[in-house]
Order: sequence, then structure tokens, then C-alpha cells
Amino acid sequence: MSSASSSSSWTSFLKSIASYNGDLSSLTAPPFILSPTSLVEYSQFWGEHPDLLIAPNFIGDKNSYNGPHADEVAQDRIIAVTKWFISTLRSQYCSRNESLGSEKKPLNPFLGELFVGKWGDSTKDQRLGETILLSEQVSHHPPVTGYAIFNDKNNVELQGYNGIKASISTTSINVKQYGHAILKFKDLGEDFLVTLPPLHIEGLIVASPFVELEGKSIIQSSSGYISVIEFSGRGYFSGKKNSFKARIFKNKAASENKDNALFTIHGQWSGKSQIHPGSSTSGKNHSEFYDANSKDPEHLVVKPIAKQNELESRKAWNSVAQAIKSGNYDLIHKEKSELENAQREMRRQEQENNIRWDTRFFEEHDLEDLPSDPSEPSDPFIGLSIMANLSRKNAPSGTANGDKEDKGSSYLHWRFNRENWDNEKEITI
Ligand code: CLR
Repeated sequence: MSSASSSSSWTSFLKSIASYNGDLSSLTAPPFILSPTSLVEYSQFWGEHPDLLIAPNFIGDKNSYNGPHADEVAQDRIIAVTKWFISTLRSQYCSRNESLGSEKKPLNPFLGELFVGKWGDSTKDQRLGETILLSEQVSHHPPVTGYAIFNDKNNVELQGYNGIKASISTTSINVKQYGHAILKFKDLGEDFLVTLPPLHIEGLIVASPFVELEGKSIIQSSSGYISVIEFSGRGYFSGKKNSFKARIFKNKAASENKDNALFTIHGQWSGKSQIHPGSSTSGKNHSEFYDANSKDPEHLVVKPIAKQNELESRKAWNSVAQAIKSGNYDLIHKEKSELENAQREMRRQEQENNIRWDTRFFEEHDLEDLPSDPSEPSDPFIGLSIMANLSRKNAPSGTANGDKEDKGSSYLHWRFNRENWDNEKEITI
């Protein structure tokens, strides 16, 4: 056991977890477990392999759907999207352990907090072009982050939003994700829906927390093809941490029977994985799918703090982040309270004047009903969730229609408004 785990501050943290009230941000964690990074920054982990994100755009073209190789092209694209998705997981779920030694408690973003930046093009032939990230805290209570990652050269756009609900068991924190991502290849006319897996945090007793994924993620293509990705950790079917098995099917109906898998991919998302044709992973006929350690993540380029707007995360949290780095508990508390009190005062004034904070780049859409006029463009989530038999309610991500979690009466989902970005005057990349 580390000295941290026997410290009284960790013991009292574990006790505060035991009396958990549903709001993770209310846990008073000891300084050594606090991260100087706000949760609004986590959207960047979707884009740290721009080449893999854009790769499907180079497979066939818009007309491939009608050509003799239509099936091949659609299969190659869903395999490429699955590879990109697997490539995001190491950044999403291991990067704190790799850079800070353990999972940490992120700063709880304030309403309207922004995090923006770009990825350059690291290819020799410059076929990728620049990719931009816009991330915005669209709700504070409960915390919800909206994001858009777009590449105009290739007409590719990923957008989504995230929220979590956590519950506590004796040895772990269990987290369900809410929200989804939508990946659009506008030149190909093909869209993908990506659902977010549940996760849990282990290692609490020994004061070195880490994330393990569980359950599944679904990637549904508008071509019909579907990729079903199952997660498991140490002690489950493979015995290795960060394990997954992804099966690619012709469509949702085919996915009801695992023997129908056209490809089966398995391995570790934080390490190596293999792809096998068909539904078995025992044959010799396989090749490497992805190696998470073969390629470093490409980090987002963010303006220096001096050039940032007051709403931008690193500028707004700068003094808190400095205090966390210094490990001075009283200073952390003082700096944090200052920011939080200013926020409370803003909300109070808004209420007094009967106004509501306006989100900047994202807006909520009610997706309960299909558009009344069928020629009206509808949100891709509607068609894709119908194809995959997924609920459109605000249920945990990936909830199937009729599932026990498929309840509630809200069908509101956060969507990116590109025009708002095109007309933006104050926030620059
Ligand atoms: C946020 C959305 C990202 C993926 C992701 C990765 C890690 C998750 C984070 C999400 C939500 C907040 C989270 C974090 C791991 C730990 C942290 C659950 C889902 C909690 C709030 C910290 C608890 C404190 C322990 C470290 C003791 O795309």
C-alpha cells in the first residue's frame, strides 16, 4: 500500500464517498487526487488521432453505394470508424494515469466554460488539413459538455455531448454515460452514431484510482452496418485489463446472432488488437488491427492563456490550477471558492432579471418526433437510433428501446450550431 492510501485525508475521502449524494463534484478529495484540468477539456480526447478520424473519408466516394463494390466499401468504412473509435480510448481513459500517475478528480466546469483549439496536419501530402475543436459546458447542474470537432477540408464533422451519473459500491465508483456522438462524412453522405460505454473506477482502497470500461458501445452506420463493441476488464473473459471484442454485422437484424459477424476484432484497447474474418477468433487467418502504443496521440494546439477569453477554461481556472500544482490545500480552497462564488452571483443576478444564460455553440433539440414533412432534413440520430433499435430518451447512452432504463419523458439532445461558430467574433482558435 502506498503512503497516500494510509493517509488520514484519503481515509476521510473514502468515508465521504460512502455518504455520496449523487454529485461527484461535491466530494472533498485530498489535493494529491485533484487534477488541474477541467472536464470541459476531455472532449479533446476524441480527436488525438486526426488521421484515423478522417481515414474513412478516403474509402470510396459518394457513388460507391451503387457500384459493384458497395458492400466492400461500406464494410471498410465501418472497420475504419471502429479503428478510430478504439484509438480514442487510450487518451480518454488512460491519459491521467500515464501523465499524472493515477486517475484524478477533474475540475467541475462552470456554465458557459469553453475549451477550443486545433490540430495541424502531420501528413506529408497535407491531405488532412486543419481540424478544430470547440467544447462548451452547456449545463452545470447536472454537468453536461457539448463538443464539435470538424475538418472543413474533408467535410468531416464529429459532434456530441456527455454527461454522467455515478453510483457507489463498496470498492468502486460506477459511472453511466449519457449522450452520444455523431460522425458525419458529408462528401460520402454517410453518418455514424457512436454510443458511450459505462465505466467504473477501481483502485480506490489503495489510493491509485483507474478507469475500467464495461458493457458496450455501438457504432451504427447509415449504410446499415453496425459494430458492437463489448468491454471487459481483468478477471473477465480474457483475464486482461482494458479488453474488448468488436463484431461487425451487415445490419442490426444480423447482429442478433453472433455467428453472423463478418469480422471479429479483439484485444486490448490500451494495447494491441487483432482482426479476424467471420465470427471466430481462433483461426490463423488474422492480422493486427490496432496498436495503441505504436503511435503517439497528437495534442491539441491551444492559444497561450494571455490570449484567451475570460470564458476559456485554462484562463478561468489558472489560479486554481496553480494552487493545485503547489499542493496547498487552503490556497486551492480559497481560489476555488472565489470562482464558484462569482458564478453563484451571476446565476443569482440572472434569476433576479429573469434572464437565462445563453449557450454559445450548442442548443437543445427535441428529437421525440420525426419531422412532419418527410422532405425536411431530420437529425441523423433519429434514423440511426431507429436502425439500431436504440432509445431516443435521455437514458444512459446505448439504452435499447424497451429496456428497463428506457424511461422518462425527455427527448432533448444537445446539437452543434455551426452558424454560431461562423458568426463568432470574440472566441478565436
Ligand atoms: C468524461 C467524458 C470523456 C470520457 C471520460 C473519461 C474519464 C471520466 C470522465 C469521462 C467523467 C469524470 C470521471 C472520469 C474518470 C474519473 C472522473 C468519471 C466520462 C470522476 C468524476 C472522478 C472521481 C474521483 C476519483 C478519481 C477518486 O469523453
